Amino acid sequence: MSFRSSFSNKRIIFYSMLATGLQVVLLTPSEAEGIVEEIFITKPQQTTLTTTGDSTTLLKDKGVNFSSAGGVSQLPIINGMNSDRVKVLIDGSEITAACANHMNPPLSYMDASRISSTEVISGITPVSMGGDSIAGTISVKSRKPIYSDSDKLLIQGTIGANYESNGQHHGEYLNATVAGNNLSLGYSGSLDRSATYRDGDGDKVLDTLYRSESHALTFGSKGANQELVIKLTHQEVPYQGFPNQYMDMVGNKSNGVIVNYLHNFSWMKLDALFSWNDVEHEMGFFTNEKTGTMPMLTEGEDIGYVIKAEFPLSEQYTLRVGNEYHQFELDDWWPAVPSSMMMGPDDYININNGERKRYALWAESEYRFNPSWTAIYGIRYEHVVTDTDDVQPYNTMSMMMNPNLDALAATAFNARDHKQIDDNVDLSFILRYQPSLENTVEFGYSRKTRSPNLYERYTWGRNTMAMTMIGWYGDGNGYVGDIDLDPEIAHTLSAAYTKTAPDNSWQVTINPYFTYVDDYIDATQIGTFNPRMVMSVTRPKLQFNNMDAEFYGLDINGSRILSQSEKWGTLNLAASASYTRGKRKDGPEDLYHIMPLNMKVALVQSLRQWTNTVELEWADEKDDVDQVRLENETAKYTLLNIFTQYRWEGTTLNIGVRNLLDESYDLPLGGVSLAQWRDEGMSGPFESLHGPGRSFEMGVRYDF
Ligand SMILES: [Cu+2]
Repeated sequence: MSFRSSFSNKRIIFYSMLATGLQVVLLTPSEAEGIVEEIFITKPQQTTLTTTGDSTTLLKDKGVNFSSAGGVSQLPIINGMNSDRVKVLIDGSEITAACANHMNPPLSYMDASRISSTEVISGITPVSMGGDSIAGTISVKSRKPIYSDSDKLLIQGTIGANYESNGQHHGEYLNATVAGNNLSLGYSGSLDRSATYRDGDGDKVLDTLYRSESHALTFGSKGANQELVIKLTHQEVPYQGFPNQYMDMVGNKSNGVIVNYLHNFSWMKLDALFSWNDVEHEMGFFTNEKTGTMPMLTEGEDIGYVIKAEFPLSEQYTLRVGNEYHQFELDDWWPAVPSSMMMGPDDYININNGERKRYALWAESEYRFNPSWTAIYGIRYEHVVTDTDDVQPYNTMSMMMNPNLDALAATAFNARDHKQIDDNVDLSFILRYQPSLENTVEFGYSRKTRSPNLYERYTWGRNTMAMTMIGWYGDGNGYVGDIDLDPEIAHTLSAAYTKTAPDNSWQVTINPYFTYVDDYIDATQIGTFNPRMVMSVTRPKLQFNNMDAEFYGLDINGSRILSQSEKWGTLNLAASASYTRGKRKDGPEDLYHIMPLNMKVALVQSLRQWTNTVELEWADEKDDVDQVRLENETAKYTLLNIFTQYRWEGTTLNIGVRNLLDESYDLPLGGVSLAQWRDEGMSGPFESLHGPGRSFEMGVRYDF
């Protein structure tokens, strides 16, 4: 919370209460009067480097955490809930993480340089933006087509390059559009690659190298009240290291099509979207930082449509209705390794003709009772069908007197029916009270449902090797599915209070939330294994399982203009803090990958063409760890970053240093470094993945 005390005491007190304590800034009366008299309408502008590759940096300032994976494949976490629990819309379309390790999550398909807008809705999501998720929604959009507003042909674009010294990460990008009054053709391309980065001690964080290339064509056509947009995308990731997985990505090729038609009738707005995305994914080994032999192949295909209609029925009342269909088809198989006793002579078939089909209908109303009260309420129904065909192990031989667990499991799996049908109902109710421009309160309730994904329901192998290939937790443990898993249902209560200064010189938002999840899909231990037969290391074999869980937390963020003058420009302070807890209702209490208390404070100076930023990131020690997964504790850390940006006509230059003090730290959501464990002879404990040490970065961008 942050507020200004009454002016009568002739002293302005600025409180910035970040969850741990109270920061009080006392201003002298003369300073205070200066602030009161000035009218600030400029919102703080925090500038970040336009970069290529990893798109997650753009979302980290919006309350999204990410668990570590490959360099362009981190997984989103909102309010303590991860990966598939967060709905991710890429230009309005849904792409499923097809890999058994979620190496190709939806955000990995959108290069950072293509993104023009990001929107994060955490907790209570209107049903129009929800479905098949319980945590929240991330909507990421590339540029809309632009059109010429004169007789001349419009030629416009951006070209740029960026470099980071740590890992010699570098990328180049081009966005260009040629457009007339009604037709527009755009191209976006980017190339991004990084070698292995080093931690604060100067040691290599093994297997963090990658390369990614993407191309997109956007065609737009517009009439008086309508527009048709067609997007074609192609992406190739020839290699990407995953330090916290047993496997690496040695190929991910995808092609996509999005067709979006918009029509504004006088009585309704129509928005129809069709999308298709196809991916060929391959795992194996490509670097001497993590070696091995084991090919694994995945083919996935997403097809879907969304039809939305909005009816402005009266001044007060808007009705939105929608119909959606989404289908995901999956094959996941591991070809036999010719000379291997264990991995042959047959191919291991993990998921055979897997399918997950969702049919959805929803209706949502927005009702404005009076100028200060608005309600948004809606209901969504989804019919979800999942199914898969019979499977096959590498062989049915028993090894060294041990029963062949995979062979037994395959027989049991094939003997039963695999089809599951879920009928899911989501509800949301949001009330907004805005008595004045300075105060906004929002609160509400939602019920949100997610059906299990294909790996949670249909992975079946019980040998150690098969089980350690499944899971997107980066924890080094083994997982097996359960056909009888139920959908998880989350009940969320949440509120947000925003207070803005009458002169816009400061703003603060407080957002507490509580979620109870019925049948949360977690995991229970069904056995243990010794990785690589090393008896000193024991890890759990886990099975996906329904259990109840609860999450609660508090997010606070605010900003304040500290001073504004001709000589020093505008000085703005922005701060945010976040606290989350996640607990099982049965068994060991603490859930996995819950970010410890953390905060960020940035001081930004904008002076003519210059923008200078000093940023402090702090995370507390993590000692609430998941005992089921043997999650490691991590120590607290502080990172200091500095950036400067200079704009001159169409050119923007960025120079900065990230982790200026070269702090050595473990990533609280990093999982364990299996690459390092293998490199050190596969006998020690699993250690936490280290964060990157100091990195000098620069970027240049030219807008034409
Ligand atoms: Cu994979």
